[in-house]
Amino acid sequence: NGGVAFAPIVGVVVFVLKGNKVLLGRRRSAVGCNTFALPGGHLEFGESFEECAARETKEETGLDIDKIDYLTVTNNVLSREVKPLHVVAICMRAVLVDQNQMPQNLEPDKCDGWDWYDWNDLPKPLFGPLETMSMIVVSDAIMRRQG
Ligand code: 8DG
Ligand code: MG
Ligand code: MG
Repeated sequence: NGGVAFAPIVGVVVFVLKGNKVLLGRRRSAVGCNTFALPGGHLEFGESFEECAARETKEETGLDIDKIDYLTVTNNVLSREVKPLHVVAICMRAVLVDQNQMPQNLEPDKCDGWDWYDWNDLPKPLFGPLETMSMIVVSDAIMRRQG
């Protein structure tokens, strides 16, 4: 729903990891259209970050995730968008319950499709908030916690 106009909203985004690959999809939504982004959405009333991460990932990709962990938080002011947006993004990491489960494009109006991308060879353009966050810091944090 995009939240209340002019008030900051809380988003939860998920680095779903498979070896050295991360799940990304090209957005079709007005905000960040055509850029590659993580699965994620808005925190609902009463939800924990972990619950929101699991729910949004399931709704958007059909994937069941496990070992959901807090990674970092980013403050994103997207003032140049058609619909200006201020979102505090809670970034989580997770792995698949079943390594063989394939992502499905369950919200085709919002995404072109999901695929796995190598950390060292991420697709372009990345969604603004992803591009500006320190991917090096994130990647270090992710790798340190893997296994
Ligand atoms: P919902 O209605 O399902 O709750 O929301 P959505 O349509 O799935 O929201 P979204 O735009 O996919 O993402 C939620 C918020 O998180 C959005 O305001 C922008 C912010 N956000 C980031 N980085 C990323 C990212 O990498 N991926 C996604 N999907 N959202 C991100 O700051
Ligand atoms: Mg989403
Ligand atoms: Mg969603």
